[in-house]
Amino acid sequence: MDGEFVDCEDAKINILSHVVHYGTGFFEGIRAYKTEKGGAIFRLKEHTNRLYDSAKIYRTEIPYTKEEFNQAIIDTLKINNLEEGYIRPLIYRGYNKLGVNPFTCPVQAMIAAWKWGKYLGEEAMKDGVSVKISSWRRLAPNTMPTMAKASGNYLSSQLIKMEALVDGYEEGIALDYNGYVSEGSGENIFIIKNNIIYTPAMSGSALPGITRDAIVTVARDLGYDVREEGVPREMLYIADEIFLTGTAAEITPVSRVDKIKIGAGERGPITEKIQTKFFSIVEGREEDKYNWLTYIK
Ligand code: PPE
Repeated sequence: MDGEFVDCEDAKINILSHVVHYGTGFFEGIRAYKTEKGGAIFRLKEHTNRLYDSAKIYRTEIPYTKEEFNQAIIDTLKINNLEEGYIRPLIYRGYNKLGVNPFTCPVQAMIAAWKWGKYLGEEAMKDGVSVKISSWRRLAPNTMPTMAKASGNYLSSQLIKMEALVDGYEEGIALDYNGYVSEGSGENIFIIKNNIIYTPAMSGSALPGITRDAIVTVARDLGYDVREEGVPREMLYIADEIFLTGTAAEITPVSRVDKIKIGAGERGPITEKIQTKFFSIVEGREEDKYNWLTYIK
């Protein structure tokens, strides 16, 4: 926290901190995986870049260099004796005085790390999850920037998630302002139809996911035609396979959309192939040809 290691119980902030009242935070979710050469962080550089980009969009200068920040992330894993787990860095506006204007409040930083299993459940990785199209749309352009991974954006995610859970689904998929598919409450989405892989374009108000980028790269390398474009809602219903991607969710298949069975209603063959490839890369079981791993030691 702000350059020091403190126990979680002692990591306290003033209740009048700007972030508490106005959602003034920018965060990342990063995973580390156990490999034969010890723990390795997946795409650390890209996560730090996105964190600094999120802050920049909100005219916020992070008082550390990216190199210092990366080192602090590595040190947080080390001090917690974690070879694998989830890392949560957060930049936030602290306490000076309240009022919407954030400029007077200090820019503060924290990094935490813990073990986090499968986001949507162990069985979901094979059986898939049942999702609903949310009645909530993702943020419209020119309202709030979705390229920033900002704390306040997650109120939108919470509405999508709560509605899905209350209605008996495991996840919600939001459409964008124009009615095209955007993303899940905390995941990007991929749709496969006739061997072509589609994912909503950046104009679809989704977070530019780092896992999304990894999957686009890996799938193209495997020879698939991957298209980033507007995806109509009904493409989901007639898809052969669908999967969600995210740091927490990794690659989670979708079995049903609005109760309509997708393919065989479980993980499809292309999803399995990509999932297998992904885990083989992140767990260091094959050559790190994209330079995505940062070893902790
Ligand atoms: N969209 C949203 C809205 C999102 O929150 C995430 C990550 C993604 C897409 C995928 O991005 P990436 O992780 O870079 O591939 N969601 C994070 C937070 C989840 C949470 O419940 O907290 C995550 O996966 O870490």
